[in-house]
Amino acid sequence: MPYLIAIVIPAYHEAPRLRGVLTAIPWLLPEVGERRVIVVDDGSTDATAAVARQAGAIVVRHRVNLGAGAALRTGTEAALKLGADIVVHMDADGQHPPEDLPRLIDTLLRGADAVTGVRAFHRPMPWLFIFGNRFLSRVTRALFGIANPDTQCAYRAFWAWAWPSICWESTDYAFASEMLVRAKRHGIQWDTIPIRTIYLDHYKGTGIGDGVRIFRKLVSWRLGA
Ligand SMILES: Nc1nc2c(ncn2[C@@H]2O[C@H](COP(=O)(O)OP(=O)(O)OP(=O)(O)O)[C@@H](O)[C@H]2O)c(=O)[nH]1
Ligand SMILES: [Mg+2]
Repeated sequence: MPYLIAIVIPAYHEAPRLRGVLTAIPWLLPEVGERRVIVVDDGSTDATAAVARQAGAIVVRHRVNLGAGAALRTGTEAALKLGADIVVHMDADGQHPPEDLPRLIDTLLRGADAVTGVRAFHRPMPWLFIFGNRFLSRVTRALFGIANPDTQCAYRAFWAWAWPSICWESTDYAFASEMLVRAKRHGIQWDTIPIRTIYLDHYKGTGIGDGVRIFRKLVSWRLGA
């Protein structure tokens, strides 16, 4: 202690919400550590990168859109190059309450290897997402014995040393499931904490097709394919 904490934010066409997200990230107690914010602009054609730079973030850019899993991987690798001790993943669209950041870090400091937020499966979460998130979490439990009730929540933190045990290949939204499966196989202790459920935008990101793709990947990982 104190630790270097890198907050990695994948962003695709997030200029309208990103400034608010970046300014709301709390400073951490000096005895906990210093934080750096890395925004990965995933090939946006709007002002996402400019907004991030103005707010003082380190900006890494994909020239073309590669997907949320790819963006998060690029950002995580940048965080590790910076020498981060702890990596945090936070979405750029305001769905991950910044005030919960100290609780995520605290869970690591208390002994967890990694930690994710768990959202409440009721309104304002759209009914389709309630069904999909519940379904994928139950399938993950049945196939891999992973007890995380919200496997698709992308608000998480982990110790940098755990990276080789969780590093994912999926460039799409399946990355969230893939890292949990890899972590389980490597004996990583992955805790969860409840977080506030926020829905600000119209349905824009994941859909039924993503859910089906994630389900098929879960089955193929279980079968060892
Ligand atoms: N949709 C999308 N998001 C991306 C992409 N690359 C990076 N992102 C970022 O990844 C994060 C998660 O994407 P979202 O579309 O919000 O996914 P989601 O939260 O699962 O879905 P919603 O509930 O509809 O918001 C956001 O910060 C995006 O800006 C991409 O190619 N497509
Ligand atoms: Mg979102």
